Amino acid sequence: MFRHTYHLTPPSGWMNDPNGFCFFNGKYHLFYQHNPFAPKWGKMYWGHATSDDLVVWEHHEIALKPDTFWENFLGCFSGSAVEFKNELNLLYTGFSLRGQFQLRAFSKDGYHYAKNKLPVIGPRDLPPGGGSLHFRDPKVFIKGNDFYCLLGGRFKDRKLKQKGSQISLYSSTDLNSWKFIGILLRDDVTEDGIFECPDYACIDGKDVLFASPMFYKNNNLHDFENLHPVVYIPGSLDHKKGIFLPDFSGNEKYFELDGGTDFYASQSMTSPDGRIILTAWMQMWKRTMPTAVEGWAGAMIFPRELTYENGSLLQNPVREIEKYRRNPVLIKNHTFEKSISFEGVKGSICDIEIKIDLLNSSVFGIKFFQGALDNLICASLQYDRNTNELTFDRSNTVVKIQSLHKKETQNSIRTTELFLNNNTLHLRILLDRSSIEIFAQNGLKTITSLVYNNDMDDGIEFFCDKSSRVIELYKYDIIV
Ligand code: DQQ
Repeated sequence: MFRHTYHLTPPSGWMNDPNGFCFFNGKYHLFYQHNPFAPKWGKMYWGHATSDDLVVWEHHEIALKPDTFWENFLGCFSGSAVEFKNELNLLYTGFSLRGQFQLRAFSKDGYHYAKNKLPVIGPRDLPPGGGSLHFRDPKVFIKGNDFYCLLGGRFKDRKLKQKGSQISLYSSTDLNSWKFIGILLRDDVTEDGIFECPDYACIDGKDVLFASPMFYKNNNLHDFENLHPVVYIPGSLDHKKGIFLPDFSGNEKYFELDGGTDFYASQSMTSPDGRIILTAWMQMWKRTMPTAVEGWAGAMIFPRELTYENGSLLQNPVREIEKYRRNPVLIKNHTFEKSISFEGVKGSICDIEIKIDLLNSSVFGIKFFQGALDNLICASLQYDRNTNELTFDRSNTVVKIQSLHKKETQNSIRTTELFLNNNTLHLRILLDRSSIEIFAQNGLKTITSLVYNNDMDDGIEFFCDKSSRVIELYKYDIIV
């Protein structure tokens, strides 16, 4: 009932972080943290899917099973993929009873993997101040002729009496022996956790570091309302010296990658045509998961193209989705008061784009997944020009999600700061049965959330406090 159609979900069982996102032998490969036995987290396997276009996915046999000494505690944790000598190589964390170490698996066809006997970054290669209890999620990238690898972990400096989380950088020429190069980031913003799933991409010439800090200390009025966000840090990377210089300092250096309720552990890759493409886990830790009764839990976001323009990171859905747009509806230059629904503009598996002039209104919003029988049931998005806030609210939906961690006070309302552009608001919205992804002002801010309503709740209503003008509105069904 809740299963998405054009978002990757596990065939059954559990899915969390995307792993090994890459293009190999003519196909996109996406692996993921997987428990094949139950729709809950457990000893980790790597599930595997491929796609020709990032929209339609084909499932394959499990790629990695926890069957070695190095994986004998909690299995095969997150990692990444890189091509070398015509083989696809997976670098990942084995969680053994002795701790977390970095392992390598390799494959000629991309589907069947052999493993190195010993860790490639092992007990003797820990970074300064680091330990092996938390040392994970290798993300490999190439610079020049060399491989580089980011790792998240904790640090403790007894002399300076400091502790926290760090991202370290290693390099290699053959993926087997790795040399520690430097610490790119050290901070205590993660309370007990670490910077999980570190990532790096050079986007339109700008170096950007990404990470998923567990229990990020919230000190921003608008952002970071999830206990575990994804942050990005624009800056400059000196990969030879192992130094990353952020463009901003202090807490200002962390930007939240997505302002919704369900977004974590992002991973990027470069497509054959040079685009930086990002995926992420569309779920959140420590909450009830209503899909578990259907035998599955966890999904991926719809992949995004990242660009860096005029000092800002922009995220937009990959253009491949346009091939699956059906039944177009176009509304142009329509002024309305208070509220309106348009003929044909409804659905729960669709792609919507709207440009709105707020005219004399202070508030403009959209209701989604509106109840067929009770129109108070809905998820809503509201922009308030007095506060410059874009607010998403899923508190009036049928199935409520419970927070299972005492520090999370609510999981249904999220607000992010956003400014109008010459009085206009531009929104692109993807709905897929139980998910909503909002790309505001050409992808400057995004909000990703899960919404659990009845199948037939597909009403869409636009509202404002005075009058507003729809400059242009497109709605397409997405049929895969
Ligand atoms: N999930 C994996 C870890 C990673 C965490 C385990 C992030 O490798 O640090 O499933 O969600």
